[in-house]
Amino acid sequence: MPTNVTPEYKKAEAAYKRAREPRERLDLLREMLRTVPKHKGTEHLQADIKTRIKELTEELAGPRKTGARSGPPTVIKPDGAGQVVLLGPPNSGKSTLHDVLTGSHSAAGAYPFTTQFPQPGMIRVDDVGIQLVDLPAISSQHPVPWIANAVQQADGALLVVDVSHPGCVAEVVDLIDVLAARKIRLIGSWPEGNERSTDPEDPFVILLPTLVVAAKADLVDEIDAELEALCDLAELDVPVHAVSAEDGEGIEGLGPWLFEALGVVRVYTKIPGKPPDLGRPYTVRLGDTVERVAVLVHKDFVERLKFARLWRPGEDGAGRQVGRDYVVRDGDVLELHA
Ligand SMILES: Nc1nc2c(ncn2[C@@H]2O[C@H](COP(=O)(O)OP(=O)(O)OP(=O)(O)O)[C@@H](O)[C@H]2O)c(=O)[nH]1
Ligand SMILES: [Mg+2]
Repeated sequence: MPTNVTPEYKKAEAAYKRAREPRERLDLLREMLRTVPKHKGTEHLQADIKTRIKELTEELAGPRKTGARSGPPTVIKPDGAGQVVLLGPPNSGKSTLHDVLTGSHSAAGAYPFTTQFPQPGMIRVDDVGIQLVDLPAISSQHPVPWIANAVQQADGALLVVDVSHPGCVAEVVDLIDVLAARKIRLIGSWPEGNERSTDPEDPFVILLPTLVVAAKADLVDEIDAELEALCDLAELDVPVHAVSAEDGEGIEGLGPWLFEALGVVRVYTKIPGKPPDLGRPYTVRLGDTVERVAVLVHKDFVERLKFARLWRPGEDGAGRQVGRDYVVRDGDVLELHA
């Protein structure tokens, strides 16, 4: 952050970094532009903000009409307990994995660059969904100009690699370079809660918690050794996991792994005098409070919230009375009182 920015600007920037919803991000970008001090030292920053506003406005304007910019949306609105994107070199098995995990029928092909546009889907983990977005291959041979738009609201990424392919290390190094040019960096630490990793110097750097997924494990004998070698050579310090869409190895564990890594917390609500609604949890993250749940229940409700009654799993009785700042846990039942 440049020095001598105003507290107003700092507040808008901090909120922008936390925001996931594309519309909210656009509003906050406008607020950043409004509040950024207009002098020589912030010219770069002003230009960056303007570019992001332009890109996001065009994105949110809906389907494009003609020419090179026509096509389906490239920003996928987050849904479910979290959004995770599939990154990888061409032909590494992203779409096949997407289909196996979400039933999307995302088109797979035995040739590179099959996928051209984002394809959302849901991984079911117990009673929640984690959104998984299939993306085109990332490679300097085939630039994807909107890639930063497509990943900026993601909570994490699966970097899908095919370790049976001889060129895979070079491809991963190339992918890391392509992403770096768009200020996207893959990091190994997952938040396990409501804090997002951000770069204190630059609000537009995207730090993407990443799990390397070796697809096509059925084709490789010493997969763990291969994976370790790949991460060493590509200088990737991130967790790894081997799967095979062919024989099912490692597939079942992925959803629960993401649930943990994202720090998903399910909260069930109830109406006074009625049993809790156990069919549809509200999902927040570790560290989130009663107030955050109230926002999800209804935006206006949060203003009027007086207190809540809370039951932990297995507890009966009258429930404990808690305030809006009380930190909720997975499985809590909440009765909100206005
Ligand atoms: N043996 C084996 N082959 C697989 C597996 N997963 C995918 N494949 C094959 O790998 C090829 C590429 O699969 P895709 O899922 O289209 O790969 P992609 O990464 O989406 O490719 P692009 O969209 O072109 O980047 C296809 O021929 C798949 O059948 C697997 O687990 N085992
Ligand atoms: Mg694909």
